[in-house]
Amino acid sequence: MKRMKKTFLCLIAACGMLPLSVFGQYVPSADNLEARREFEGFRFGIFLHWGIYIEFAQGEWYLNSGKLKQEEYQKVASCFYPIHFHAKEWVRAFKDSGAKYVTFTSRHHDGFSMWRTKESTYNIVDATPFRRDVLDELAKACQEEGIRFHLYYSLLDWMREDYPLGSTGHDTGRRLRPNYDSYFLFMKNQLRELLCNYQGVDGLWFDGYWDHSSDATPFDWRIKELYDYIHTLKPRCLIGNNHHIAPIEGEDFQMFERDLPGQNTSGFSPNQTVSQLPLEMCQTMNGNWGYHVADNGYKSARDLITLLVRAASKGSNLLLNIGPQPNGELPSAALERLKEMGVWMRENGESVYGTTRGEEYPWGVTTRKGQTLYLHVLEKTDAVTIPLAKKPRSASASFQYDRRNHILTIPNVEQYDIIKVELLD
Ligand code: FHN
Repeated sequence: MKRMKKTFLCLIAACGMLPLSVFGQYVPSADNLEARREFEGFRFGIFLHWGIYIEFAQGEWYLNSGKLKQEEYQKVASCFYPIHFHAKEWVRAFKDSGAKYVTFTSRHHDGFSMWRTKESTYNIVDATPFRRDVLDELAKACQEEGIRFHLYYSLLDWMREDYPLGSTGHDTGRRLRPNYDSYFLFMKNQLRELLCNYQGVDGLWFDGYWDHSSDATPFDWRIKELYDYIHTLKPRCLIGNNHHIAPIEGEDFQMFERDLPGQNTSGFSPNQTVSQLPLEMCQTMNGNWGYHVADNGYKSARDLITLLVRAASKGSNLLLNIGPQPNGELPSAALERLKEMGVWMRENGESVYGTTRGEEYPWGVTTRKGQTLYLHVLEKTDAVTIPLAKKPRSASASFQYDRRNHILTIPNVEQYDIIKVELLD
């Protein structure tokens, strides 16, 4: 009864902004299109991988390592007590870095829910001595700070008996009683909780679809039904799915793992073409998503800024991952980088926020906002040249314009300069 009331309230909230379905095709609501536009302008978000796996400090795939069984793994829930966790401090650090949204792992492949779910006692409130709903605290802190809040949600599960076994999680010691109807209902109920019980959940980031990509008989995730369900509950909610294939109907943004859109250096997306949807690439700050005690291989702040700029030039956001520590603190190496990025963003943010796709050159990349072109010099060079149809109105550095060949040259540049060029209409 209570559940019906919540759903009803959720529907009322969405009233007047319902998604349309024309001949079975998804037509995003006006509200959703507005959320997409806003999301596209963000350019920088923070990804958080945080779950009970942090207690092992070996990354978020530890349950799949074959080193321990489900019963042993679950026991660490009773040690989860991140005494220094303060949602507001985290979110302030993200905001100061210039990030505009946060994507938090509500439930990773180990099936542990980081909120007070009624669908399973294997959750942060019922199974840990901490007993705090960290997802709720983060959602509220984000609302207070004006940061958008998205949730990662794993479609695959290494714990539940009813999840039909895919290519991972074979050695967790669970009994297998595959029943996708029951598992699908569980996911829908959980997603309804997340969308209706928590304020400001603006996006869902699915992962694990690839777990069934090498099945002999194609697996039916009933994904359209799932997406329709979500958009009916909350039309504005942006859906993305890390399936490493071309977007599926019903998705509102396209994501790329450890790669700029159109690249395939990670090997995850050999055939992933770039769509017209808003784009997002995700990358780790060090080498791992979840906290790993031995991973000190942090990328420099300069490299992270360069990645952000390159992503913006491809028309993409950068979702930069941090794996918070077992004690509830963000690693100091991550905090240092966030600070440096914040300094850069305060000074140069206009060259990435709200910009559209640019071009790539041997010396760097461009981004564009209306009639303003930003030239980001990313390599060591003496001068930059770009083809330009007309002599620009002005530029933030002295320039030469070759009218015959339509070439703009900016001499005497330095690596990491940003040159602003005002174009004629
Ligand atoms: O298996 C996950 C992994 O743990 C992590 O969450 C990343 C983030 O993009 N996605 C999966 C691998 O594709």
